[in-house]
Order: sequence, then C-alpha cells, then structure tokens
Amino acid sequence: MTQNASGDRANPVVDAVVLGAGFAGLYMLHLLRDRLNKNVRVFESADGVGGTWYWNRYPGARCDIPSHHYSFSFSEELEQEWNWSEKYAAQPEILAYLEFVAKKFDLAKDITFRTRVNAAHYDEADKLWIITTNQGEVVRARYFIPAVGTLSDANIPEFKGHESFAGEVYVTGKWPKEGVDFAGKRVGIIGTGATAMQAIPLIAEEAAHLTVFQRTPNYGTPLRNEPMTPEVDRAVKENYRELRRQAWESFAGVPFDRLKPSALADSDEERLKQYEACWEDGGFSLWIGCYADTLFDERANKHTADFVRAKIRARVKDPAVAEMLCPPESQAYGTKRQPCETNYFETFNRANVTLVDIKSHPIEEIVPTGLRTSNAQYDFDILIYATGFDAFTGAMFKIDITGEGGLPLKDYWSAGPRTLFGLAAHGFPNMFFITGPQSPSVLFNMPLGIEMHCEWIAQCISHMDANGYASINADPDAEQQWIRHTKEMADATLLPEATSWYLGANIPGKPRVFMVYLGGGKHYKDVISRCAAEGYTGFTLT
Ligand code: FAD
Ligand code: N01
Repeated sequence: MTQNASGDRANPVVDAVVLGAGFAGLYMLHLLRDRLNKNVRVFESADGVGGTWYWNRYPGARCDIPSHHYSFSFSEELEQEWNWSEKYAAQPEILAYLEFVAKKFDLAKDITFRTRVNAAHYDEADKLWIITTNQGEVVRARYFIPAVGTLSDANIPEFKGHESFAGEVYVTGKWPKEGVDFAGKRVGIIGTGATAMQAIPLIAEEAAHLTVFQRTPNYGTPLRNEPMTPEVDRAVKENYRELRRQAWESFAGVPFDRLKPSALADSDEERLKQYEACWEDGGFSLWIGCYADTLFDERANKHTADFVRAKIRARVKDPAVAEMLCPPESQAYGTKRQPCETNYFETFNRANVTLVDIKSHPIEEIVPTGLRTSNAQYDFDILIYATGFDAFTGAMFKIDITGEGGLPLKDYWSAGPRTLFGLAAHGFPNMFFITGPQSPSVLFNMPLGIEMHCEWIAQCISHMDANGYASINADPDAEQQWIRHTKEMADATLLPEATSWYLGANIPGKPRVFMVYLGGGKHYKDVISRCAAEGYTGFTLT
C-alpha cells in the first residue's frame, strides 16, 4: 500500500478529497481551494450540484427556514446578488441558487460528477487516505472530508413482496428529474413525515385517488409561505449583517422575536394568545419560537400539544379522520422534527383522499396491484415511499471507511456514533465530518452550521500547515467526554423519548442513541472556537 508521499500517475496525491456537492461540499471546496490554495478533488454521485436539493424533487419540496436565512452567509456579494422569490424557497429555486454559487465561485471544474466513492482507507505509514471510486479511480489525499449529508440516504423499507408491485414506484428522496404524471392515476403513499406532508396536498390535487398510509400521526403546523416582496427583500439586504448576527446568537440558527421563557408562567388566556400569534407567524414559530420550555417540560409541552390537536380537529371535517390525524397524548409535541405544511390537514376533507392507519393494521405485503395490510387490500397505479432517511450514519456506512489499524468506522460506531464535537472520530486521523452526529447538525439552520464546520476545518488545516503537523486525531478521553455531554444535554429535554430518526428509531436494528447536540448553536460555536484558540485541545497533532 505504501508509496512515496507525492504519489504517482496512477495514484496521485492531493491535499484533500471531499465527497458531496451539496451546501457542505461546495463551501468546503471553495475554502480549501480558494482561501488555502489547496489541491482538492470533489466526488459527487449525482450529475450536478445541490445535494438534498438535487435529489428531493418531489412535489411541494421546499425549505422551512426562511430563504434569507437558509442560505450562505460567507459572501456579502452573493447575499446581495441572489433574489429569493418566496419567503420559503421551493426545491427548484434552492437548486438554482446552489448552481449559481457553483458558477460564481467556479467550483464545478474540481468536482467529478456521476462518481461515487466506495472506499476510504487510512494509510498510517504515509499518513494518507486512499480513496477509491466506483469508476476504479484511486486518489491519495492528506485530508478526507465526507460531506455526504445527514439526510441523504433514503430509507426504503423492505416490505415482503416489495419487488412485486407492477405499477410505477417512486422514492421521494430520489425523485425523477422529469417529474411524475399523476393525472387520472390511483396513488398510494407510505409515510406522513415532513416530506409526505409537503407532497400529499399537491399529489391529491392531481391524482384520481390518493391513499395515505400513516403509521404515526404528526404535529404539523402551517408554514405560511408567501411571495417575497421587493420591500422585504430590500429590508433584509440592507440589514443582512444584523440578521445574520441574530441568527448566530440564537439556539437554532434562526431568530424568533416572540420567544417567552415559560408556558407555565402565563395564564390560560395569555398562553392561548401567544400560541395563536405563533400559529399565525407560521414556520417553526410554535416549535422553537414560542416558549423556551416547550421541549423541556412535559406540562408546558402538553399545552402546545393540546393546542395543535384542537387545530387539527377544527381543520378536518370527519371527526374519525381527525382523531386518526391527531398525535396521541403519549407522543410529546415537537420531539419528532416539526413538519411545516400547507393545507395538509384540509387535504383529508377531499373525496379523493383516504387515510389508512397502518399502526393498528400494519402493511403485511406489497402485491402486484398495491398493498395488503392486516385487514384490507388497497390497489393503486403508483406507489410512493416517503419513508425518510437512514440519517447521520446511512451515507457514511455505505462507504467502506477504515482508520488506524484497519478499524472499520462501522465497527467503531456499532453502538452509535462516537465523535469529538461531531467533527472527528478517534482513530480516523485527518478525516472531518460536516454537521456530523453529536454536533447541532439538523437542529440548527444547516447552511450556517455547515459554514461553521467548514471554517473550523479550514482553520485547523491552516494551523497544521503553519506548525508543520501532518496529522490530527481526536483523543479518546475528550471524545468520551463529549459523547457524555451530548447525552446529558439531550436527556435534559423531552426529545430522546420519541421514536424519531434523531435517535435512529426509524431504522430497524439501528442503535438508539440521540445524535444531535442540544446545547444550542451559539454555545457550541463557543466550544469549538475555544478548542481551536487553545491549540486544538482534545486533539493530538503530530
Ligand atoms: P447533502 O445536501 O445531503 O449532500 C450530500 C451529497 O453527497 C449528495 O449530493 C450525495 O449524492 C453525495 N454523496 C453521498 N455519498 C456519496 C459518496 N459515497 N460518493 C459521492 N457522493 C456522495 N435543513 C435546514 O436547515 N432547513 C430546511 O428547511 C431543510 N429542508 C430540508 C428539506 C428536505 C426535503 C430535506 C431532505 C432536508 C432538508 N434540510 C433542511 C436538511 C438538508 O439536508 C441540509 O439543509 C443541507 O442541504 C445538507 O447539505 P449537505 O451538503 O450537508 O448534504
Ligand atoms: O422522513 P421521516 P421525511 N412502515 O422519517 C414512515 C427533513 N425534511 O423524509 O413516524 C410504515 O420524518 C414514518 O412513520 P413513523 C426534516 O429534517 C424537511 O418525511 O416512523 N411507515 C414517517 O411517517 C425531516 O424531519 C422538510 O411511524 C414507515 C415517514 O415514513 C427529515 O427531512 C421536508 C416505515 C418518514 O418520515 C425527514 O423527513 C422534508 C415503515 N417501515 C424533509 N418507515 C422541510 O419542510 C418509515 N415510515 C424543510
């Protein structure tokens, strides 16, 4: 395996290999190449940039953090140049934005598209990563940065007979570019998460009939999207630095100005007024912008849960269907990711939509004409899996990654991810994660979280160059301490009680470990900045 460190024609050595051309891969490439003057190769399995926004082309796909916030902050010029057409941009516009970013910073020339990385092995003798693609290319790199996405590995449950369906089958996270024609078709959709809640109202408008297979009802609340007015756009652009400052200061990377400390401190009347105001604001306002104890205190949480259930009952005409759509008391509000919807609940008032409870009567088999549950058969022409993702570890485990001593990452993480700050793992030197497990990750405005990580990594590499270090490795004790701290922070909230993808509960056999750091983005940023300022405490540099 060992060759001289400059490599040869067959196995060239580059400074860094980055996987993925979503928000993370694009910014990492820009920083390493254009600010640090590094030689970088990026591999992307798709045929274009965009990541999440390349793959998730299903009807209704859009962000639910306002576009002015759900965007890069690193370039003031970019902020001023790009014009969002809606408060919450839809998938085609976010994809166009990322294509614009790639063009503006001339990124595509260093990205090899249609190429998946299958393996990455650390060569201890040369302190290099040996990276192999599905095209048979082998590249040796000082740094290996798998920016493969936390929500990029679609989960497709293998129901009995899943290959027997004779109609069209689609997966929301791998939606065809050419779109799907639902006109006159009977459609079945499995799943009622954030994705399905966006897609269902639009598919219902087109299809002859839509059957929704729901395992768990969800506390959806209105998004309240609206066209971007020139006045709002101008006001944001004139005040962008201050808005970004507020975002960085906030818990989840997006500011809310209504937040009150406790639902329990208010009278019933005041509380209702506050809930109604947040409900009218839309987006995440009720979830993380209403009362600070919503996700920490069961009694505070129950007030919000009751409020949302009352809204669902008021929106759905058939009381029996409304009850099916109401999350039960045992399911705390917002402990699964809050879906934001537009007309989702009203969709069940349509004559061409049927809701099927697959918790009481599970899917037993996919059959050529549809599917069979434990008490009925449903026939359709199109079957859609809106069944989520193998989050955090799915895309990583699809790559054969081995670190020191040939240890597979899969084995090191067999009881759940082990990281220091969600940035690195002990025994995998010079490998960095972006928004990895045990960082604020998916509970922080992701473009900003991605910037925070990319900048930390670039600064770290710059520090290593300046001080003549060839490798950086997370210390096991520091890692263990961070894992413990992450768990403590999660356990102080109600979130670990839910059967959510935050803890891997959506994937059979996956260890249940809460994977998000809940200490808040601002605190987290302080922690990793201090680590860097103190010479990378918790890491060994050699
Ligand atoms: P991704 O965009 O997932 O990109 C990863 C890329 O890596 C993919 O293009 C993939 O093809 C590539 N890849 C993976 N494995 C390999 C391999 N082995 N070899 C080569 N290439 C590989 N977050 C928010 O903060 N706000 C939102 O409103 C929001 N909305 C979302 C809506 C949807 C429908 C989904 C699914 C997610 C949403 N997210 C949102 C989370 C979203 O994933 C992030 O905001 C962000 O886009 C992630 O960027 P990324 O670059 O880290 O990963
Ligand atoms: O995935 P999910 P998603 N049998 O895991 C069901 C982001 N996002 O793609 O709840 C039957 O939430 C599953 O049922 P249950 C956001 O972070 C953002 O919807 O496990 N059903 C659930 O109903 C989000 O959280 C936006 O009981 C099965 C559904 O499939 C994340 O992506 C939009 C099943 C999966 O829901 C993932 O959302 C979209 C099985 N075997 C996504 N397996 C925005 O609005 C799974 N299900 C910005």
